[in-house]
Amino acid sequence: MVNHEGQYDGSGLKFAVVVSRFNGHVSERLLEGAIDGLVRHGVAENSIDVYRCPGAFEIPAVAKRVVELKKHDAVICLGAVIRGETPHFDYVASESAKGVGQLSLSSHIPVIYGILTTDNMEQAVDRAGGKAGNKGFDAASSAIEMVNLMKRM
Ligand code: INI
Repeated sequence: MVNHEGQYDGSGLKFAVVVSRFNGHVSERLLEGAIDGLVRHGVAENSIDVYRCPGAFEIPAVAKRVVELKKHDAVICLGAVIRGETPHFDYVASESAKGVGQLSLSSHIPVIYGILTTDNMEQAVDRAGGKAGNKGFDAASSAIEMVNLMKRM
């Protein structure tokens, strides 16, 4: 058997994080978790570029532009889409997921989906440094693993 997997070693790698400001008290916690995850795995703080956009709907467009810059080894997308009273949630959640998914397939570098989609604020807070961990940290770990996996292939 030949096993192919990426190591959790971020030394020498350069990352972009695209984070939306909507529900900022959640998305900023995700950003903290992602930076913590990158730095703990050996990424230098000055090798992390953070790009902020208005809402999760805008994340794919900014991430696409970041990919085109060809300056990074991976892009991490972070945001918080929280269900409200109207169908707006469904459109924003689905378009942002679709956009990041399409970009990840067409991009020459990994594009990581770290956008929370939750039924309520409590579920979001739980996943942004609360009792269910920090999905920003998890997204950072996935980004490092994917960069190292792709480099081996
Ligand atoms: N943007 C989010 O990031 N999260 C949300 O929960 C959200 N809701 O529910 O409305 C949201 N809307 C804004 C959207 O992302 C765009 O910024 C806006 O529609 C302008 O294009």
